[in-house]
Amino acid sequence: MPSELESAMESLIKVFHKYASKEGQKATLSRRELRELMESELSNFLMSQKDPAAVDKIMKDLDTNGDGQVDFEEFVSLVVGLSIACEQCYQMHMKKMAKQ
Ligand SMILES: [Ca+2]
Repeated sequence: MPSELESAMESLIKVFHKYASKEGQKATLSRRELRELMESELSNFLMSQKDPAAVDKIMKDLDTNGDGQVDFEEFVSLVVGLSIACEQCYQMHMKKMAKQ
């Protein structure tokens, strides 16, 4: 039985490949695949994705090697960035709860 963290890592890999394999190169996300992934899998965390320019901006930020595709390593940096932001919210929430 995989642990909670191991399951989370497996989910990351599965979600990435579910979208990456849709079209073109099978092991990287195109702009359209990235948009689909963000809309379906990150809709609660990325409210601003209704702005079509937001996907372009995120794509540009993620595509560190500049090949117009987001590979797994580049994708993970998005997840890490979002996780850090969420963890800060979580800490603030816990502090608020402690005061009550
Ligand atoms: Ca890339």
